[in-house]
Amino acid sequence: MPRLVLVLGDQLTTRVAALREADLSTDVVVMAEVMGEATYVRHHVRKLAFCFSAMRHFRNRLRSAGWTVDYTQLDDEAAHDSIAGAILSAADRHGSTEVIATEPGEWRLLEALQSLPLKTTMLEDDRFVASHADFNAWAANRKELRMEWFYRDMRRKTGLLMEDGEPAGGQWNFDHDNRKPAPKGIDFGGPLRFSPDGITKEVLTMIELRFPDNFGVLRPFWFAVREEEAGRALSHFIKHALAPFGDYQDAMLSNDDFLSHSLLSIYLNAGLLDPIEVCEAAEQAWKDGAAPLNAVEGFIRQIIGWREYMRGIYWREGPEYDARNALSHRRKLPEFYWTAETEMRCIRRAVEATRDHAYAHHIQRLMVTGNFALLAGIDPAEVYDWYMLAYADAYGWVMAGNVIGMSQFADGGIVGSKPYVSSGNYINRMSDYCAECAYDVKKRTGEDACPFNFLYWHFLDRHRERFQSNPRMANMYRSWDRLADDKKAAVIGQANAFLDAL
Ligand code: FAD
Ligand code: DLZ
Ligand code: SF4
Repeated sequence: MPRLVLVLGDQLTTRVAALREADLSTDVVVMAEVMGEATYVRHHVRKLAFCFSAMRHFRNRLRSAGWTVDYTQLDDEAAHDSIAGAILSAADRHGSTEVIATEPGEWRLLEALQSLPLKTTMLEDDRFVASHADFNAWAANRKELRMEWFYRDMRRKTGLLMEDGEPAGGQWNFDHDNRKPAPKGIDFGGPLRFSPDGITKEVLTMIELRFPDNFGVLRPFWFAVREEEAGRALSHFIKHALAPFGDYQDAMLSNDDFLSHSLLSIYLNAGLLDPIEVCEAAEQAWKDGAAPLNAVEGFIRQIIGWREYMRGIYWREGPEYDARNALSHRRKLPEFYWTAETEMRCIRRAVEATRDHAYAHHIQRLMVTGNFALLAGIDPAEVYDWYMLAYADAYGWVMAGNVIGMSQFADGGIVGSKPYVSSGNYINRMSDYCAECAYDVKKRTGEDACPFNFLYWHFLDRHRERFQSNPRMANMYRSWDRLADDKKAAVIGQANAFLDAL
């Protein structure tokens, strides 16, 4: 009796634990496109296309390597509603009683797989640097789970950018060098784009037919869908964009949706790239003198620091983490998160990029759409749902810490020691958005005052009790307290009117 070997749509590598454990000559690999996964959030059409095309390419690769793959396409008559249903049906077909799986990236699917009426071996997903045990050991007995300390352990564990046990360049973190606005006219070249092959074209047609009302623009579709293509996207980034990544990783430009960002999260999270190989390629560029240390350290920190840390938080905090709402925010997500129809140019550009590419870079996610939602008191569950469906790299294990923790402070301060809020001033410093915005970034009140300005003070004022004793926020409260009462009243009045009209 063959054992079944489950490979999910974000486990597309022969290095995934279940495949390493499996026997090519006797076991059957099960891969299934199912409506349950396609609809548990109403994914961006580009994410759906990426996922199904990459799954089909990986199926072909496994078959060429000699594996028996039981694959159902979404448009097959035999397609199932859920992953569990697909496994049970494959078990019937092959007379199997045993399944080997690699732990999925979300609690809901883990729970479904754990309830299968089959002998199930659930292997830990070791495509990460830190195992659950590593993260929990690091977190145990710490009062604060700050990413920086975890990151240093990951540097020691991997040996990346380490010299004789010390951080290369004598410093762990070069973040202070990485906050430059992008100079006018700079051209980063953009990510490598791929033309759809026959498989991808079929998938695109299927997505158009079956998901006509989902958010996002599908064509032209240019994501990599095979490991080899993702490898080329990595080489392209290392050659063309890694060097300026350091200086400009927080910058935003109206006419460039990507700047020096790698666009590798989509591939990393689906299994098309391995995080350590990505980091080693970046480290090699530094050793070869092709990229400066501040850029390479900044990039590696995102992957073995933030990415691993977010995953650790997700599994440690449990299945209820993404429902937290520490600031009791209840407002509905404004319509312009879907339509991009707003006079706020920063938001318009971030939502347009999201709609067009299923991608926005980190600072757009954190300091534009995330910042606005937090300032405006949007219900974090609505914010979470929007991010989950809007981005091609979205999975629970990485989204929850970023949205509930980092962006919305809805976990009450596990991920961040203070909320990521800013007035328009930060956006103005880091972008060219404000120069052509209908609002005036210098104004705090008045008809054309930048909404980020009055909302910022409104946020601080309404959450004074929680934040006024936070030493990192004391300066902000001092500035607010220096303002005359009538000016404060004008700010609060304008913010309330704006929020009522949202
Ligand atoms: P680059 O800027 O080139 O960074 C390199 C790599 O570092 C990324 O590919 C990614 O793997 C990793 N990385 C950087 N920052 C983070 C981070 N905070 N958490 C995890 N990995 C990180 N990332 C996701 O992978 N999936 C998500 O669903 C996701 N949702 C986010 C939601 C919000 C509100 C915020 C603030 C951030 C979110 N991020 C998410 C983190 C980050 O914004 C993306 O990883 C990054 O924008 C991906 O683009 P890139 O590959 O061009 O990244
Ligand atoms: C994202 C996604 C989608 C859209 N569809 C499928 C699918 O049909 N079959 C599958 O195996 N995986 C899919 N995925 C990826 C899963 O949603 C992902 O494995 C879980 O969210 C856990 O990370
Ligand atoms: Fe955004 Fe305000 Fe700048 Fe307009 S002025 S782009 S709303 S920060």
